[in-house]
Amino acid sequence: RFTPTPEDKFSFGLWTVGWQGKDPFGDATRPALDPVESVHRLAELGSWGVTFHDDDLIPFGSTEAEREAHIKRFRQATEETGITVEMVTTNLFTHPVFKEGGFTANDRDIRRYALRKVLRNVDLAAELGARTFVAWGGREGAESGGAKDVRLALDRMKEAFDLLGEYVVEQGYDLRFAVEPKPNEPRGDILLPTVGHALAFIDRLERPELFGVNPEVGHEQMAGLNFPHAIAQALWSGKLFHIDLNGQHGTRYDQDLRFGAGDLRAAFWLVDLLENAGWEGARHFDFKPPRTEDFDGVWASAAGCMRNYLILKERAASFRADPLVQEALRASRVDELAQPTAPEGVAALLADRSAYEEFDVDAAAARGMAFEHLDQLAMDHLLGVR
Ligand code: GLT
Ligand code: MN
Ligand code: MN
Ligand code: MN
Repeated sequence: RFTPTPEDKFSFGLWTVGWQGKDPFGDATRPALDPVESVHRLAELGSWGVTFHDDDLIPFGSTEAEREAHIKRFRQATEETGITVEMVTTNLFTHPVFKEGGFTANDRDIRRYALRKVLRNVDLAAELGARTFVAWGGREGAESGGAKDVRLALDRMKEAFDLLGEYVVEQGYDLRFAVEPKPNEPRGDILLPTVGHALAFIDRLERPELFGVNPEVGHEQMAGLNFPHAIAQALWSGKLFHIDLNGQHGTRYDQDLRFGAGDLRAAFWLVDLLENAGWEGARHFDFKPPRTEDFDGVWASAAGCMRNYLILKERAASFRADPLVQEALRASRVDELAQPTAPEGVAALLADRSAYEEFDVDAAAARGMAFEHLDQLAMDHLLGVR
């Protein structure tokens, strides 16, 4: 029970379990992890997939021969374990050259270098069979108002994504891009700060069909937003291309706790939504095992992400299957929202006296919604007492 298998489609970034615990106040608390070991350990724990940044696998500045050697042994590990490389992404944030941005740096030569770094990695993603390419622009932003002309920065962001879209089409790659929003950290303010901003931006691209979002639980919550609502809108727009699952306590620094920690109720509704929507993509974890942990703690943290997802999946299924819940949902008229409001058109609506002239506003206003009863049932299921 609650034991993950590859059918669950769990996946982890190499940078998650591989995080050494370096933070703005302290040095690393753990040694580096060999990506090959990570692949083996994740497979043993029941993971299906793995993801990485170019620099997680191939240390920045490696020679061509070193690069090939790193890729070769990693590929071998994935083949031995049956682990899928489902997503690849590019690090445009660690090296000091990106301190002022990658695609939207004021310096044009840095923007050209950033694009080349991504293009090279797009080739690697295609070579390894990844279908999704994440773009997190953590350094695209500013600390002060005069530092960045945001409208020009968005022009350059669009230019970069349009070139990437053109490139994958020309190369015939079966690869789509997922933009990852975040409101701040490491920049004071980051461009495309929320899922909503990213969705609106994608609409302005030349090949919008190649672009979607990679929302991260904690990032929307840092902005005080409702994560399941963001995911619902991304699904509704056909734009949920990937997801970063983790935990966060409210609006503060990016905590990257294991999935299920932090806002547990949001996690419950998120799993309920993903499972009911028939989400077929990876359940991808982007968390950081706290720097208090040794490697036993790292693997316990990774296992906890998957276990919590499976527990919440079971809890959500029990909530949906409960006859009392189904009755409560009807009592709250949740199903009535599926009925179009005026399918016969405006003229018929205007002619319908019962819709306005004879509508009993006071009686309608007096109806209770019975949401508290419904929500307590959800709480009972979540807490395992029903
Ligand atoms: C970095 C960031 C994450 C992104 C990763 C992809 S890297 O750890 O904090 O949220 O998903 O670039
Ligand atoms: Mn992330
Ligand atoms: Mn994060
Ligand atoms: Mn992160």
